[in-house]
Amino acid sequence: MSLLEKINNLDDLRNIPVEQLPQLASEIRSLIIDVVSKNGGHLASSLGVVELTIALHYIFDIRQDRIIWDTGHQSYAHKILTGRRERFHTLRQYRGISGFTNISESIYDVFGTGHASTSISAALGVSEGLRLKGVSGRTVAVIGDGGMSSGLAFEGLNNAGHMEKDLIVILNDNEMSIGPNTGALSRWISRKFASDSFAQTRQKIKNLLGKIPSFTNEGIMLARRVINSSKVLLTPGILFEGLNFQYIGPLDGHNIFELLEFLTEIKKLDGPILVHVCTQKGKGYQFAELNPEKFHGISSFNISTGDKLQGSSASRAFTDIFSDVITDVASKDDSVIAITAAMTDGCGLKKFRSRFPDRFYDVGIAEPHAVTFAAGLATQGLKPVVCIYSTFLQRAFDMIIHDVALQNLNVIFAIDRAGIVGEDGPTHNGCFDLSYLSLIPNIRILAPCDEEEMHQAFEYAVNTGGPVAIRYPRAAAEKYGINIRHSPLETAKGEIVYGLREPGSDVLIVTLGSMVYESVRAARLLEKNNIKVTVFNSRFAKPLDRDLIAKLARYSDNIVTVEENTIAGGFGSYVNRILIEENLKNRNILNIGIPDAFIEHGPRNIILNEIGLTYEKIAERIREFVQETGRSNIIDYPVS
Ligand SMILES: Cc1ncc(C[n+]2csc(CCOP(=O)(O)OP(=O)(O)O)c2C)c(N)n1
Repeated sequence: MSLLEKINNLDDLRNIPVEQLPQLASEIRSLIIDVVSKNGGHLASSLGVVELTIALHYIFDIRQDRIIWDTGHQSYAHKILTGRRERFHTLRQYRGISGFTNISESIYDVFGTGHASTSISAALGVSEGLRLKGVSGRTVAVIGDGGMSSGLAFEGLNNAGHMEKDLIVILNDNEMSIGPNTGALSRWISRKFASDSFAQTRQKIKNLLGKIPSFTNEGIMLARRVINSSKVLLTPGILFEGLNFQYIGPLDGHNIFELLEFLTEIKKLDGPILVHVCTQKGKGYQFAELNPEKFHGISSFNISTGDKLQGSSASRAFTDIFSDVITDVASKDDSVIAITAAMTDGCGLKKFRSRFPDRFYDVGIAEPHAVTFAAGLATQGLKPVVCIYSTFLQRAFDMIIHDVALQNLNVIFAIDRAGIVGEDGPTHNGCFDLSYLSLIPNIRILAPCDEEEMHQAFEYAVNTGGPVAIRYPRAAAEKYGINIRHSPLETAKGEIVYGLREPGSDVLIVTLGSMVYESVRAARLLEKNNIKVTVFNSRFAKPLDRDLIAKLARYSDNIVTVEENTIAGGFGSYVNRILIEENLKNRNILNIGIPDAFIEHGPRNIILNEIGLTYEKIAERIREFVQETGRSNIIDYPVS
């Protein structure tokens, strides 16, 4: 029986003799590698904290103490040790366990995560909550050096240092965000790794101290100065001590005995404490150690070669198209700048970075800063493109309104992962951007549906003033053999992509982006039911082609909007408003979109099917709708 199989409750772990813990670490690693190779997931980060996780669970008792993992992508060992070992093979699968900590999955997941840098604030709240309730227990936040680059982490540190309450923050320093970490803080922290000069300086200080005459005032003063400056020289601790944290470290995060020894003592200390633990991303799997960026978040792969298993689509992903498009527009216009908040690869910016290193900025996990930084650049006549995932742009809502839109600055938002992302689930779904952007004045929002429209949208954005947002999904730009020839892109102009050029169909579908081709496919199916459909590609989510939509709506009994965004306040709501304003409220209106709920994780195609955003489901829904409204003459035809 393996050691891991012996752990069925929290006490079982502590019954394993300390000297066997390295063996346990190795078993946990094997399980993580095995499952992630099949299901995909955040491999390198999770492998890096196996010893730290064991040590934390060995020393702290989470029936009483609380451990809060930042981002939660590194929590696989924690899940395995807290009652989810047997279900771990369902990681990230539909109805399986989540890839992040999730309070509805386990009572030992104290705080739900997915977005970075929340742990210190959350842990401070938890710790204070326990104190106010009179409940004892220690609270520990584990945050990476990437997570520490966010303003939110600083806000937490600042407040915790001020409050002087008990809180243990573990800085898991692997010098990596997804790619190499950027920022002055990261550079400062990694000074410890200049090991030669570290050793030399330490020796110099020792020598110097040896020369100080003891028992004299001058000697004491000099010794103090040397000790203080040695802290600056030797560790990054001075920064955290300045924030009123007691700094301990750096510790070797793969030496479980050292971790146990220190954590035992740290548990007894009061006040805010920062423990600096150094780990290696990808530890224990050679391919991940050599290429931690590739194995940060990976789809299924072959364990013995480290090669990714091929995906099924032959079409190019929108992210890859964007990669070409931004490089192309930047080659024609040297005022185009690319900005990312720690997502260079995810946003398809590696090519841009190597072509235009002087016009590329990775600002760290700092989305609000990215947007306001872009606004500053735009005031100087540059054309910054904030390349960001829909879900992470949520963090910068006020900056979009106050710093960009209010000043009508030409900032371009390239919004990737708009819609359902799949296995990363509700924390990462980009369900809300059409809603939260379309309420902002001045902004124009585009949702290209294919490669040609992607080019048109970005050409448009860099050649027009004011803020422009362009959203596209985590998907391949599939055309399914449908030939849509786009008209030139003009502000607030949509196009009919299927059906009658003249108004007069049973159903008018008004759609955009990832739902254009699905809607055309649905229309083809509906035609087999003798339902005549016109599909209108709105191209813009804002401003809308009011005249043409109203004209088409006047001659269609049934108006259906289809979008890959929440139906709450989304594109459909905007179309509804126009219909009301144009005195067309007597039409039958159906809004199809993402339900007003948090959508679970699982493969994108399964989730889209579940929520009714595949062409078959769209056709089925419309068919029922038309039947209910009784305005059309339907012959029975099975939708398959
Ligand atoms: C707000 C936010 N922005 C971006 C991301 C994407 N992201 C996930 S993990 C990660 C890097 C985290 O680095 P670090 O905290 O050092 O943890 P490590 O993976 O190195 O262990 C990033 C940028 C995110 N989850 N949340």
